[in-house]
Amino acid sequence: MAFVLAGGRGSRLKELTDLRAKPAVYFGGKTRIIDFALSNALNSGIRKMSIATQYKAHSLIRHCQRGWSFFRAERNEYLDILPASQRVAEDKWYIGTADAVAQNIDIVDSYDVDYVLILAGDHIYKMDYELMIRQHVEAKADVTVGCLTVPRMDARAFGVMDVDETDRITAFVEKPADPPAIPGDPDHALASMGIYVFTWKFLRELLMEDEANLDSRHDFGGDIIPHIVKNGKAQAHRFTSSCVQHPGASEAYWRDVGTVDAYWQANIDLTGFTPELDLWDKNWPIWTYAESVPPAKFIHDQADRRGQAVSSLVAGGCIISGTDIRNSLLFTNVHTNSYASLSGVVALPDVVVGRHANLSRCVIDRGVHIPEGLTVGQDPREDEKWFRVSEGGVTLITKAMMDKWSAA
Ligand code: ADQ
Ligand code: ADP
Repeated sequence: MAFVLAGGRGSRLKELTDLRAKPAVYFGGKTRIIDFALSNALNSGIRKMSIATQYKAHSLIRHCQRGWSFFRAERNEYLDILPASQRVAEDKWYIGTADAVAQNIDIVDSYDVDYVLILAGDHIYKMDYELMIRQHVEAKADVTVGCLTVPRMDARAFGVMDVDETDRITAFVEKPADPPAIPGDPDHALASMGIYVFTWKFLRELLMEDEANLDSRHDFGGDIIPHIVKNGKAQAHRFTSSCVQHPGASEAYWRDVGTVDAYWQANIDLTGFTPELDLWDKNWPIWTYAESVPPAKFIHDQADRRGQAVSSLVAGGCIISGTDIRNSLLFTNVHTNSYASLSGVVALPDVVVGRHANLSRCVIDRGVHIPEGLTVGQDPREDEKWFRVSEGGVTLITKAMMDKWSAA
């Protein structure tokens, strides 16, 4: 079974996660971030899944209920949504990631499975988990940790490991300030993807011990994995391009999209000529809930201005009227009006762009109405007065910010 951890806020996404958890954030024109982990599991042949939710879970739960409710108990398939519901004790929410599993031990037991795949619901990648599970079984490991090579200084945000020649993990440090390099490759480190295969009996016992340990933060990366590395058998599973389903990619595509800049970039990358993340691959579809809407429509306005989008992704339900759109990604039901121009814009569902608006390098949250004539992305100092401008110069606009702008 797959146990998907989807309770974290993802606070570096700033106001994008004010009202929804990071796994529920929209990505790629149609899907939400969690759809990638769930689709990978489904495409890998997994038909039993649990999703642990906590922070602002309404949007996430509704999405999963609408889009992922096709599992059938009579075929021994399950999808359980497990909100932190104080099942163990009245004063206990999910403290850490390991605690989110520990509080649901009885539910995992009821699935009667030998192996549990723990996934994070907040990364963008395509991965065949069957290869990792197979490796875990063949190596008779206690845990197998998915990992990839990252630039050494980026590894400060991850769990970092050392491995021997058989890829057995010999050391594991969570978010080190000075990450240890891969021997012979001083510029890179081996980072944990935060995904694990466990033999359930083993994990079950360990979680019970960990729950009783008052010094533990009950976190996989901080407590459980380092403990197994010291006392048991932990193997690394390398996520390489051979595991992914898009031919021609030079390295495995995996993105954390944890910051506004990374989020904007990964979305805009899709508008490129041959994006590294292939969403068109029929062998590895990304499933989602999609509203039933008419096709996107492009119209000449009455002044005969052409509504057009080039090098862009435009989802269903959009109406592009007399607007010039470049290198942008428009989610479902975005309406844009005459004389407006968009470049490098990520517009979430239900955004309306008024006439003469001039927008570049920005992320516009769901349902924002951009007023007539607003210019964004030309003068960061002006933008900063009302909106959030990221380190990389991307402007984030939410409804609350727009309301303040309108009131002023
Ligand atoms: P982090 O990036 O810090 O490190 P973490 O905050 O633990 O990840 O979140 C992991 C997943 O669990 C996310 O999907 C999040 O939504 C979810 N989550 C967080 N707190 C939760 C809670 N209380 N209840 C339920 N779900 C929760 C981890 C590992 C590192 C690894 C990186 C890779 O600890 O070793 O390198 O992931 O991104
Ligand atoms: P969806 O409604 O499709 O799930 P989002 O991912 O944009 O879309 O979710 C926004 C979340 O914020 C939803 O859970 C919604 O109920 C909630 N929400 C919207 N407006 C408010 C508000 N003013 N106060 C509190 N929650 C809100």
